Amino acid sequence: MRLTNFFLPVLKENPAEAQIVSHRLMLRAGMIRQNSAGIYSWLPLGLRVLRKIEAIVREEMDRAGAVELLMPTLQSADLWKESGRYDGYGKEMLRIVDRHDRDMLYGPTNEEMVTDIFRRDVRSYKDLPMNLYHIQWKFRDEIRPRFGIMRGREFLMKDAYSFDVDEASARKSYYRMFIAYLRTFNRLGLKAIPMAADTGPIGGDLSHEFIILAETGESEVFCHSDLVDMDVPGDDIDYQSDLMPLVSKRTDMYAATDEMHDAAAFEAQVPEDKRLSARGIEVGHIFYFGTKYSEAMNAVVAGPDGKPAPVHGGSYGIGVSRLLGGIIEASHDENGIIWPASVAPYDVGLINLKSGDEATDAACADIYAKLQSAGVDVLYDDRNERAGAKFSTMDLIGLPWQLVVGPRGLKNGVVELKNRATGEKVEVSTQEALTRLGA
Ligand code: 5CA
Repeated sequence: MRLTNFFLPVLKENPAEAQIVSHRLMLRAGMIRQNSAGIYSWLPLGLRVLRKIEAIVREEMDRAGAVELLMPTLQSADLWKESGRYDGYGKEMLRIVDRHDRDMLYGPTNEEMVTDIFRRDVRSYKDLPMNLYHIQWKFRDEIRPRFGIMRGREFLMKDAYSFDVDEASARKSYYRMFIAYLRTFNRLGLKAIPMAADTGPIGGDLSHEFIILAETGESEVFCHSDLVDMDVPGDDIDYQSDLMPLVSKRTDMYAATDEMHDAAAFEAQVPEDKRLSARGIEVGHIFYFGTKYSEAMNAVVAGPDGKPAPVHGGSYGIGVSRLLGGIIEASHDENGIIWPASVAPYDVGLINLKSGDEATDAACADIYAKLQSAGVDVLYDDRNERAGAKFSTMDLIGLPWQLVVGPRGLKNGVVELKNRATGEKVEVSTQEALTRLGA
């Protein structure tokens, strides 16, 4: 992409409305713009990162055996009246009346709708276990939307729903999601810690929040510090195997959000030098709620004995849009964002130090074409701007590599390659730079 052809409205000044660094940087880097309280447009640069995060979430869900579908954002209130949550959900639910006076709502979550889809077509335990997920916009009329997309009103969630014949099998489904979450967050460059959590309006008695530590986080958390750097299961993970030992390795250690915190247990179970109390951002939340929805909505399957019984369910959320904020909170410096390679909006920023100079333009055009044909995503700053402005824009938007091409270097046969994360710069031949970038 040539910058002259892109839409990247960067801001030089810190926007006054942004209290935390991720919100500030997302606005400054031209990734999002607010349309009304807690409701944002995703500008091209932000959208590219959102899509990359989605793709990783999707790959790890698929790998764990979940199956993607897509449910609508607008739901009929009837289903929620059936489950009993229509009144209970309160003011966070955006209620809408259509032209025929039917009560509708903008979905804050999809337990009811997916249970309805399930009960209409699934009849036998032989079709289980089943896990259906989608990546869809949600609306929650948060009393205090804040920190940009971190606590929005409209936000993108991945929500998965498992269906099992009994509790033992449902626990296995829960473990699969638990492991898939560890892998997903790890691939996003995050250290997420599963913590015992309150279940709130979703219900059930088994639940973990996945928390990344950050001073600006809204949750207060307490855990054993060894959980922070614990190994994450690799690509060779077998989701058909017994995953309980891998899960227990973590859940046996103390980790709780403030609602579930028990100071006496914390002190008894964790040696003093390992007690970590910190703030964190909730990037995922998983629940096992048994037959809460299946009983209320009559979602039954015939068991091996031929008798119909309500299915056991769980639901599993990831805050896809919130993750952008979380990743930036975890990875930035005073000059801007430092994207992990896995989610960077482009792999390389190509900086032309003298746009309009024939030799420099030609060299850049050649490098740009070669990178593109090798499948390397490149953002080419071909604007007629000062070098300083180009450098600060590239640092701000945080692409992993910067390739700087100027007339003086070209005379000596060299270009400069800068690593955004380490700041390390090397002068190498154009060919060498291309090789290092994978072209
Ligand atoms: N039905 C369950 C699981 S699918 C559910 O809704 N869980 S939840 O309420 O915990 O939401 C799942 C995830 O969405 C949270 O862990 C959080 O990362 C994200 N999330 C929740 N509310 C917001 C919000 N207002 N803005 C941005 N992300 C949010």
